[in-house]
Amino acid sequence: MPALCVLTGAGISAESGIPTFRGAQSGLWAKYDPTQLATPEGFRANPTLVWRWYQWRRSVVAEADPNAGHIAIADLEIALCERAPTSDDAHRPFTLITQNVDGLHRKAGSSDPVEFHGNLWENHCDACERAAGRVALDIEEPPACPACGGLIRPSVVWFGETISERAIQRALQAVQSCSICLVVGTSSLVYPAAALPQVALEAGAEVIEVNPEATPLTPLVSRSIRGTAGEVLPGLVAELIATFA
Ligand code: BJW
Ligand code: ZN
Repeated sequence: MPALCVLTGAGISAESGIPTFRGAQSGLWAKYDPTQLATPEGFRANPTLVWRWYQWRRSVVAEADPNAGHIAIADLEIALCERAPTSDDAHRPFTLITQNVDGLHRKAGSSDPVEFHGNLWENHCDACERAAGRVALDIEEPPACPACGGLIRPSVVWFGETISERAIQRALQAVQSCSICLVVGTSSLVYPAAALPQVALEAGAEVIEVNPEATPLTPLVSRSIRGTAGEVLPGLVAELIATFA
């Protein structure tokens, strides 16, 4: 059974009301400085500022629901995994890799997405890295770690930080072994995530991009569909399910 891999970025959550990063007017990086808010150095310089920004992001995401794009991807997993059930990573017919930290794919029913840039809801100690679980939304200062007294931070991947070894391994396995790689709602500017579709292309996969705008990936892909995730994915997923039947 041929395998299918999906890579998503912030664009897939745009129709759920979650701002993207690089949108010209409403993108987060148009209003906020990523060096202050999305680097370990920024957190150490002003932990309260960074903590409160992430608490605000969490409050936005808490109100959001998955849209037709998230739901179509969850449906695709169900259809493919029903046809070729396996618990073995190397033979999975479907892998979802998301750069998003918002958890909306899980909320839509995707079973085990590779969360390449971490998870907005989880926390860990900045000093000893011990997991700290979830923290209530009304906590306005970063809590102290009960083990070492260091400051608790969100478990997301900031610029200059490495992707977890497990996420890299699962993502590489998927892009190297898929026959179709669907890339949805990412500007394809942030590495190493942006290299994943290129690995799929080099391994011989068909790469399909869904994005209302052109990206650096567009000239390289097999098929480029200009439209939003919510508009395009329900029909495209029905087509892919029929192809894989
Ligand atoms: C729609 C839509 C709709 C709109 N439907 N689509 C050169 C080569 C390689 C690496 C580097 C390099 N120079 C610098 C680096 C390092 C850096 C990097 O890539 N920088 C680039 C910006 C140049 N990378 C890193 O630091 C990474 N780590 C690393 O490399 O480790 C190794 C290392 C360590 C130490 C020293 C040296 C090397 C880590 C990157 C971490 C990124 N973190 C963030 C924040 C996460 C936490 C949080 O959420 O706050 O991740 S930044 C932000 O960008 C977030 C996203 O996951 C990521 C990607 O953004 P995404 O998803 O593509 O969103 P947008 O907004 O950019 O695009 C949205 C798209 O949607 C657009 O195309 C729209 O058109 C489209 N769209 N509506 C469908 N309805
Ligand atoms: Zn600690």
